Amino acid sequence: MNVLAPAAAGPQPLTRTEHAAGMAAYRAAGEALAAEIGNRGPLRLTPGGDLHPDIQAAYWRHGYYIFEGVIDPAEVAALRADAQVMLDRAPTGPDSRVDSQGRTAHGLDYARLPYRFTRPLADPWGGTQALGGRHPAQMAQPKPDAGAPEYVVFLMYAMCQSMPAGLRLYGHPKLLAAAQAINGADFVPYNDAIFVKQPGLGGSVAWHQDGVTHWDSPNWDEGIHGFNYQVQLYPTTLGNCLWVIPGSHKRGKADIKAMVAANGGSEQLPGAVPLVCAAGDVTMVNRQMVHGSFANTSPDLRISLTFGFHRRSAVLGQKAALAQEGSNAVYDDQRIFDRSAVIQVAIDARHQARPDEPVFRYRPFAGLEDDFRFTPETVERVIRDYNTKDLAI
Ligand SMILES: O=C(O)CCC(=O)C(=O)O
Ligand SMILES: [Fe+2]
Repeated sequence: MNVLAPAAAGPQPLTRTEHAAGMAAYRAAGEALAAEIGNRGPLRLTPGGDLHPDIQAAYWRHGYYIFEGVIDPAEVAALRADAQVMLDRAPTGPDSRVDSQGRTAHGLDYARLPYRFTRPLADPWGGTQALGGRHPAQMAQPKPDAGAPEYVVFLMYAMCQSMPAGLRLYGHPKLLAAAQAINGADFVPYNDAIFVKQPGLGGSVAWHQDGVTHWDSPNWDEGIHGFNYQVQLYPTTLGNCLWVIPGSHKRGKADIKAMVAANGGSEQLPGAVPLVCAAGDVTMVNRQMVHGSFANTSPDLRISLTFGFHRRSAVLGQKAALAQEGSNAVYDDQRIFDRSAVIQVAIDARHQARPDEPVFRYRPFAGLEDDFRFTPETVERVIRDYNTKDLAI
């Protein structure tokens, strides 16, 4: 099924302008808190290639970090171009097989259609049972301007298969070094998803915590559900960005419904900070953080390439969850190896395109590099439909 559940009927919707105006005080408070916390700067590695200990400490303390200027302008341009092709080639809606030009849409031959749609400015998940019911409270759904399309692209998947620049990004040496520092040398991938929030149209992502597997595990801790990167292709703004509640990754499963109720029923949860970024910045957000984003009533486009990493021990032996749930799979050594191979092929794809850049050595594939070069053969064997092997927990 490609269409997200329809939104339940709510009170009289706000106009775009009213919605944006109603956020003004909240945005100012969030901006002040973000400035107080800081938690941003270049992605600094030690001479040994480890993520700088100050950054690790800041990440663990607050549950997030904003790495500034990681992706250079040429790479941002290549990623924007590839993402735009994906958008241009998207089916016009959940039941369509053609793009807006009437051409056969991209991705129809993929095992999982790489697009999800939403109604403009809607909240497709909040208050529904989708994704294990992890988005319990519905966000405001403002009324789109006249002439808005019936559906807009909300998510795009399989960036390593659909976007040549997306595969190369996945092999980024600094991002992989930071993943190794946080999740160990045997770290494993999770999934990838591109959040598209078009100006005046993009839907909301209701408050949630990403993880669904380990809340009651005897060895639960603040890192057990891993983290997500978001690579920002455009500046993110107070009007369209992701918001996170600092420190919430340490406090176990949050009762989001109760938090909204205690806030007078308002979705403007206190204590949240907006992740305002420049193009080329990369956020790292702990998957136990309470986080979400509001309907994009702003005039600014956001495209966030989102991909995550886990500790191997948190994934091995776990039952498939979230988007993988229907498969009833258990993540065994083979499944982890097959999905992790995407990283190794991505490393080589990047190396072929950027031969002068340092190459990340991915420990689980030490000695196996030659079997996982980026070639037409590995594109078939490793990259095709790789996201059917995602390691969601
Ligand atoms: O970018 C967004 O609006 C939502 C992102 C999110 O929920 C995530 O990265 O887990
Ligand atoms: Fe999330």
